[in-house]
Amino acid sequence: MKVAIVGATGLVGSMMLKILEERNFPVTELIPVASERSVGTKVTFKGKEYDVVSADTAIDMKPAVALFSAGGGVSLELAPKFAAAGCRVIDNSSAWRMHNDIKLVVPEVNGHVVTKEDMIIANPNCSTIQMVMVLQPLHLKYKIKRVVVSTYQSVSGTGQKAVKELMDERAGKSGQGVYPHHIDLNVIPHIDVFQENGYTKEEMKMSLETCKIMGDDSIKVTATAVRVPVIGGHSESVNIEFVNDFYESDIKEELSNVSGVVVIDNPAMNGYPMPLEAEGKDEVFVGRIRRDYSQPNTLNCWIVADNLRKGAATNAVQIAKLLHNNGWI
Ligand code: 11C
Repeated sequence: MKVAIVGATGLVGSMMLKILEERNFPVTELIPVASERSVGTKVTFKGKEYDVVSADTAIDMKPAVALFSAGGGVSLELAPKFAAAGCRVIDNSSAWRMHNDIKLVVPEVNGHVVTKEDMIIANPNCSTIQMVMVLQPLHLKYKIKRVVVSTYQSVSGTGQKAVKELMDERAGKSGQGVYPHHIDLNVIPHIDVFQENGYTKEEMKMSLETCKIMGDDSIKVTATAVRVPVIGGHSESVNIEFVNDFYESDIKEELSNVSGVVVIDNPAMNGYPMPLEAEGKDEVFVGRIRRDYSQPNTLNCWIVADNLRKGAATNAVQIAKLLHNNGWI
């Protein structure tokens, strides 16, 4: 199968290549695509070098599927062009996520909504993906009323330049101003742009995308998104109020049985999920599972995942696999 990666030289694009390779996705020809300034450079996939090409060249090569991670503007412009050429697009940007006729997919949660007709499929925001992996099985059993989440998001969510910024600051060099404030030895309660309602766009993505993926607009989500000086792995403190009551032990057992979710919850042994351990893994890790003693039917937990993997590239490759398994690509 001919597979295009649009944004192949970025952090998520490189991770997409790695995961296609790790999962032995049936790629017969890789088509790496990047901006004009990267055209002519090379990308290595399964020990073979491929030339980075322009979008127009890629479309002429008729890929069966294109994984996009090149920003919203590029996706808005190029995804319809690839789709018009018969190529399925899996888009990691926020450009198409809330369009009524575009599916927003986490395969374990709502893979069933994808049909043969879907030419553009949206990959959700990283902090949303890891949260819905835990919320959905609990919603099916106990029905969620409201979620209060605070995130602790690593700098790789911003991209390569932010990882460099953190390391430069740590080495005592002045940064390039990727963030409005110093990030090393600091936390910044500001991810993406502020909206009129006082939330940031990242926070509103967590509210809106969660309802769309879980197919239930009655779920209330309020988020505070925070950048922390961690390189890889987003963490989230999540408070979940249910309609129905639960036993903590049942919740732990139920989450242990969810494909793609790993429970690490052993306070006596200092066992809980952390980004240093989640980095490089495809699962979503959950721990600190405990009843909220301050009100009925409410649970606290702590969710961590590698934002470049399950939060982006792994989820996109899983969607491609879903299309392939159905014989649509
Ligand atoms: C961050 N969550 O950590 C963002 C990155 O809408 O796909 C991903 C932004 C998006 O900064």
